Amino acid sequence: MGNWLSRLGDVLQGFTSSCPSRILMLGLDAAGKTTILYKLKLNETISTIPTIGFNVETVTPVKGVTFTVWDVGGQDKIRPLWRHYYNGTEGLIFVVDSSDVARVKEAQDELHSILEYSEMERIPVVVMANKQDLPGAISVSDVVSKLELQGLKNPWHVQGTCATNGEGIIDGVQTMAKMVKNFRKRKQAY
Ligand code: G3D
Ligand code: MG
Repeated sequence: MGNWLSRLGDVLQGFTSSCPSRILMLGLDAAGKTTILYKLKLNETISTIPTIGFNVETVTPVKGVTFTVWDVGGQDKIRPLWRHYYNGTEGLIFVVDSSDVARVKEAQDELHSILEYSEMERIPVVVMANKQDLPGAISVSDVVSKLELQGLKNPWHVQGTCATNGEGIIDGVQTMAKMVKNFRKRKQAY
């Protein structure tokens, strides 16, 4: 546990080299987002802000790094509200339930429609292929093809995870931190 926290602390510091960082974590309901958020919180408590039509959860595990989470899927009426949160985001962690084959197509649709917003252009994407522990979970390479990641303009990476025991989560967040750094460099170059 102590080892986990110190490793996580080090990885999170990687985001804050120059400026505050806002990371969104999205995915269908039951994908495992809240479970992952609890693993990331260090000593923070998670605050839940009930907004019209959707609950937004946030943690700020270290100064300057915020993870913001909500469920996507359905809810067409409230979609325009999400844009407010897209603005200023530096990274997207998209969580998929790898064992829920019936809903992978819905997850794919959601991911692609999120990335169509101009605010999300070029934003690095880490897909957490979660619930790898469950029988019938599709592999990381199947997640790549079923989410049609090869067609994306955004830089992306897929990390296999098991949120309930924490496996893969720090690695996924570490990759995100590296990708955010590259994103900042590229942004300066525009
Ligand atoms: P959400 O916030 O994306 O809606 P949750 O999803 O974090 O609430 O998780 C939904 C359910 O999936 C929870 O079970 C949670 O324990 C379980 N879960 C999350 N990640 C994993 C995982 O990697 N493996 C397994 N086996 N289960 C996982 P409950 O029973 O509380 O609904
Ligand atoms: Mg949740």
